Amino acid sequence: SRAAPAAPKDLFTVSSPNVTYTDSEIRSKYTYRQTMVTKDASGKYIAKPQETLYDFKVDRKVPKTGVMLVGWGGNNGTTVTAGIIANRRNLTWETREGSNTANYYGSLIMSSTMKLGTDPETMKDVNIPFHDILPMVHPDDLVIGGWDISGMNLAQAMDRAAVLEPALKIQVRKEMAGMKPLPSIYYPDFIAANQEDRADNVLPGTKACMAHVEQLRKDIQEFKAKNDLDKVIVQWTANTERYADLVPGINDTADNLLKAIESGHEEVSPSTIFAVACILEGVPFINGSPQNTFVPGAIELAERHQAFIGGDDFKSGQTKMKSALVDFLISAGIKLTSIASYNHLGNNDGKNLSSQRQFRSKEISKSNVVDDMVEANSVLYKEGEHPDHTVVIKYMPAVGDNKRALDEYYAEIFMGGHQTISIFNVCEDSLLASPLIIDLVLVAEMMTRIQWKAASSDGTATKDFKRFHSVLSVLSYMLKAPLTPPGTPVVNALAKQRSALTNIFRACVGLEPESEMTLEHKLF
Ligand code: NAI
Ligand code: DG6
Repeated sequence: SRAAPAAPKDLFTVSSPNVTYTDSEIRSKYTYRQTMVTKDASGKYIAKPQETLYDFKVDRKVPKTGVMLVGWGGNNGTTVTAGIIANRRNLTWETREGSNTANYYGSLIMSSTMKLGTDPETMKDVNIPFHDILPMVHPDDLVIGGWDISGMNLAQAMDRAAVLEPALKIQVRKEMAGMKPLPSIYYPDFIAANQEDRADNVLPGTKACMAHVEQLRKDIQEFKAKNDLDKVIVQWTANTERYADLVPGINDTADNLLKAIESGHEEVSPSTIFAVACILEGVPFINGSPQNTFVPGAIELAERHQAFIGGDDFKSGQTKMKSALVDFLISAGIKLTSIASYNHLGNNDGKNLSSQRQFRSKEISKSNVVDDMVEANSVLYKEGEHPDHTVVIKYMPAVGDNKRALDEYYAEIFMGGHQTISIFNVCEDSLLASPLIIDLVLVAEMMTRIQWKAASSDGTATKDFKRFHSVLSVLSYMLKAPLTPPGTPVVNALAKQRSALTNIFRACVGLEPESEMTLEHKLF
């Protein structure tokens, strides 16, 4: 019998003089086209096309990657862990509705596709899984670990979370019982007082200190060595903290922040300590919660060490809908005048958020998510004009992780008419957040293997290959309050965020941005 042909290493190759492949790299020459707009003396806009030629270099070796979750024993931490184990083992389990098989639904990278191009014979689109556009890590291969202030093993913590079906839990229980979170840092003032009874797995000390930074670095090094990993990504999916006060001389610069940690200043949060440890360790750190972990000093420290950071706050349900719907309304020329966003949930996140200072962090990240869309439409909105926007969160223990989100969008339409759109969204919060945790890891890891240089431009020519900016705004699609390099705009509109990610990855293999022009079907 004949041996089956060897599977191709990649799903596609790009046949172009601008793209070269070696065993270790993909190199592409890419022309980035922008339109620069100025005003002439009469106030008229002058739009001028501009081209910059970039070289991109992608490391093809997919590294053995570990992810360390801060808050590993929480609802998200346990759910994403069980989900990855279930996928890795291709598990099937019975529910009252029938049989379920593990999947990565909700993961942009694992379960969505992008158009590669057009089949010349049929003139139909050829779509490929997003995951195949670049040589990305597969989530089944991730090694998972992390920290939690609660010492329960992951099997017990999964039961506490009450998210997954019993018939699935039983199949992953043994493996998860062997997983125990590392002790973490607990500064009680930063999370709700109602969390205190969980905190039985903590490092000594209740305020910032260098010993904590050093211990976390050691934890990362040991995890990497023990599992023989090439790379580690750390992600905060622990409780929402209160905002840290921005204090001049304390957290405004990298040096001041390091000094503040040494002196045990009370405005340095646990999440910032994790960020600093990761930055010093050269490990990407992503914040999935809304607090201001990345105080200016932390951002400066990341830039100084060329370490990758990303945040803030997973954009999983209500806000994801909002950033798509508001984009649609305003892009359609409909004048949105108010958004009332109410939600109630009964998981530990909801319990923590029932405390005012922690709720305030979430309120801020949920409230600023339409600003870019409003600002972009000067036909509908005068300068400074903004739709009313209210966010309410209530803790309702009975519904557990099954969050209810009710949104009312009220808008002005043609000739003084009104449109009211009401949305009632019910789903398990952690089942929405878990695929985002995976996507953030996969994209952040991929970004560590992409380099660029400008071959020619309007004076920004660079000699050597460089990495992307430390602040990974390319992660924005997954985040409610995207962190961007200082001084650069925040994009909240969901379609634009997806487009940025898609087209940057396409550029790395020398492909043009996705265009919906389809002239081939319009010019006869
Ligand atoms: P959870 O409350 O179930 O889990 C958080 C875990 O963090 C707990 O196990 C807690 O013991 C642990 N923890 C608290 N402080 C810690 C520290 N300093 N070090 C280590 N562990 C610590 O919450 P859940 O539902 O897993 O959510 C996690 C975070 O993600 C929350 O901040 C939430 O607001 C945020 N988030 C969740 C979304 C979702 O859809 N589930 C979406 C957006 C954000
Ligand atoms: C209630 O709003 C609790 C929050 O933690 C949210 O569930 C979470 O931030 C997800 O928010 P959203 O707006 O993306 O559904």
